[in-house]
Amino acid sequence: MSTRDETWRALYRLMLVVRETDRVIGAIDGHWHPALGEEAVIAGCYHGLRAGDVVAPHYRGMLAASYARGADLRRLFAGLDGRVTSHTRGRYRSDICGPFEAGVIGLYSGALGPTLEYAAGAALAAKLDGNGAIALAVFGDGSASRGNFHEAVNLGAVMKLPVVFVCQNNQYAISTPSGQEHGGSIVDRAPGYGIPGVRVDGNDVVAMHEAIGAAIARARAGDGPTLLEAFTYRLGGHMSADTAPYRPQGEVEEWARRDPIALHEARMAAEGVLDAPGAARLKEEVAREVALAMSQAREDPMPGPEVLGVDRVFAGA
Ligand SMILES: Cc1ncc(C[n+]2csc(CCOP(=O)(O)OP(=O)(O)O)c2C)c(N)n1
Repeated sequence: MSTRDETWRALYRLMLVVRETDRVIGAIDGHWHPALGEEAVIAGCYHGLRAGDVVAPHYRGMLAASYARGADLRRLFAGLDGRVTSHTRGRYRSDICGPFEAGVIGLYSGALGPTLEYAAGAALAAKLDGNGAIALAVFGDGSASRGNFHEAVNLGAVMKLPVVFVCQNNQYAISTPSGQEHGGSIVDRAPGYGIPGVRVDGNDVVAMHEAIGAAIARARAGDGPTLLEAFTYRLGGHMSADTAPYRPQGEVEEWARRDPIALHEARMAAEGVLDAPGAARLKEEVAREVALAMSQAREDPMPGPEVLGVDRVFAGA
């Protein structure tokens, strides 16, 4: 198999993991934030990073980003309802706080915005260490309206830090459409910082992965940050319990026709990379992996007071 084919399959598999975890978790947890429709952004961003790279994911994609960075699915699931086997030993939810030891920065305060600055800080550390690592900050369109955006992007630009900023623009912040969140387009802010801005079709996983790859290569070469705007659509509600009645009629159906998984399946079939039976087999494999990890996680114990009371959040911190 050529490198291209392997990459396309791996991107597809990761998108399937995103969708299947959404389905399985969403059925039991009304507070889960589904990434239905945004799988291409997530897979495109987190596939193929190097050991030592640091990611500060958007919460809508945090669990899949952690998985892509090598974290164990069972432990990630154990973190959904605070089990002791989770990466934070039950003290912080794995859907908004990934494992630090896998190079994943979480939303430690729960506030949207600071993760961009954490990523810029990680990039500064990488630059000072001269270790060739990069940092990747991924955030929503609503989050881009926070002041942290300016401080992080400005710092990255003036210090030419090895950081890539990706706006996962799903066109909503809870029930607020992006047109009511910010003036102008997010990517058009880039020239104001003197950095390149690239708008990407966030439903096209190959375009996404190539754009990220180019931005990362630029960052690694010492040429500083890039701002990518991955334009996509949130097909589900803000949370799994949200039926999203605030959306105009027909909008969801229109975007569902550009389902990123179906688009990639069609492309792979047309290029002879993976046919329909092959895709079905991969779906079954992913469904089995997710089901097994979930059933195991739900057998795991809850932490006792000795963990919750006196210990630190991260074992190795
Ligand atoms: C500083 C801050 N303000 C408000 C919130 C509450 N909040 C949680 S999710 C969310 C929507 C964020 O929208 P966006 O960044 O576009 O991400 P999306 O949910 O669309 O993926 C808000 C306002 C928060 N967590 N932090």
